[in-house]
Amino acid sequence: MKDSGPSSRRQLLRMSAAVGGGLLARPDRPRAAEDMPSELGAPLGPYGDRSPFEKAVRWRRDTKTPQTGSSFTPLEDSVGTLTPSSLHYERHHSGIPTIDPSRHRLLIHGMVERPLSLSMADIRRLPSVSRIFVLECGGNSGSEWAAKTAPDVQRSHGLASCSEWNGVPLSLVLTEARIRSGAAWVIAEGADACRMERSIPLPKAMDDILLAYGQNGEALRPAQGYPLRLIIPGWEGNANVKWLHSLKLADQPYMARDETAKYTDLMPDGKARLFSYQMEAKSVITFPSGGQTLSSPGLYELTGLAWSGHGRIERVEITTDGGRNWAKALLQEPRLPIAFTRFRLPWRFDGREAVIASRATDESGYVQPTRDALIAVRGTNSAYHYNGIKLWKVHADGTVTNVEV
Ligand SMILES: Nc1nc2c(c(=O)[nH]1)N[C@H]1C(S)=C(S)[C@@H](COP(=O)(O)O)O[C@H]1N2
Ligand SMILES: [Mo]
Repeated sequence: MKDSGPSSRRQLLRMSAAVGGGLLARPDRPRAAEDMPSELGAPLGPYGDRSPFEKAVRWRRDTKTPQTGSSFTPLEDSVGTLTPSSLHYERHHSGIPTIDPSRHRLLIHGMVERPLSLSMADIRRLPSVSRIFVLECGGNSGSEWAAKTAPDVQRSHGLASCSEWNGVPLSLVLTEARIRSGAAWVIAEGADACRMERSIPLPKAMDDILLAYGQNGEALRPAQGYPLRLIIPGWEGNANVKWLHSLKLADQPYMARDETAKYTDLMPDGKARLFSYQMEAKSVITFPSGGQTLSSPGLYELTGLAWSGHGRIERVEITTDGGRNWAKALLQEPRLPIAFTRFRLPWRFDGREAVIASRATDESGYVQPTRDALIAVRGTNSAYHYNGIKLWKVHADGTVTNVEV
């Protein structure tokens, strides 16, 4: 991988050149670690836990019912590009159902010649694939439409996570059911109490959607839709129906609550965009970001995440002077389409206030817009699909805050 090859060596050289030989600002007197026990450690365990010293957790806003709402991935604590399943963001409209996989069925019906009722065992026998994809709620960064933007990256961008998903191509199962001519939509329904429904155009259903049962090397977590969910590459989280129990072929969309009253984009002219599934290119600096503190002036690795529903990230640029100058960040390889791409840039904090931000360009040539450019087109009626450039202010004392606009 390129990341451990010449480019990262070059980056290291660039970083040491920037500090004149040493990477660390104040070299310490060499001393050994203080915590080396001489007794036996803890016994082996059946299922892993992280170190008790690691504290990163999902954050959630209080809601009237604790079963509903969203919890946000602590992106400021993430390293690399994958989100641990235990920190994957959650969005539930009626709580997390407990589903026994031995009793679960997926029904494929409606405009098909051969209706199917598949058990999980049936599905697991089919040829499977594994793909790394970002999942992002259409409401991610919704706080950024307001003048008072979110104070940290968990709350501003944490409704996005990246996993390896494992499952069966939806096209395979639909082909088995023999779609009748005239069918143009697949209506997906979840088995949770709200029976969440979304309508998916048939061409996308036959393209790259996964019937996923695996996540990061094990079964889906209950919160992620155990035992079966849709993974729809590049499309807003909401359409990725969890606890999937029914796919109905139809000649028109269902016009469900979550594609009419919700998850539509109210434009400045008062009309709403419907079926705006596609997520655009987006990026955010995760270090340094709101709530963090730089302990002293000196050299830092500025880093963050970029992704696009349209494919690969082509370029990420970084400004440290509020948008006047932009420098190209180093992108971690491999750059997978519709997945988190880690970017990095060495940066010297000289103890003066700095406004920093990242700007992503994807392989379609689309450039992440400024907040003003986005609002010029979309207005501020909308709650969804915010992908504007996110600014952080590094204060002279090293504290980092959001930039209120
Ligand atoms: N059945 C069902 N599917 C659902 C939801 C739900 O509440 N019920 N929430 C949707 C929303 S709004 C999002 S953003 C994603 C969240 O997936 P996650 O909880 O695995 O992150 O699932 C979608 N699928
Ligand atoms: Mo969502």
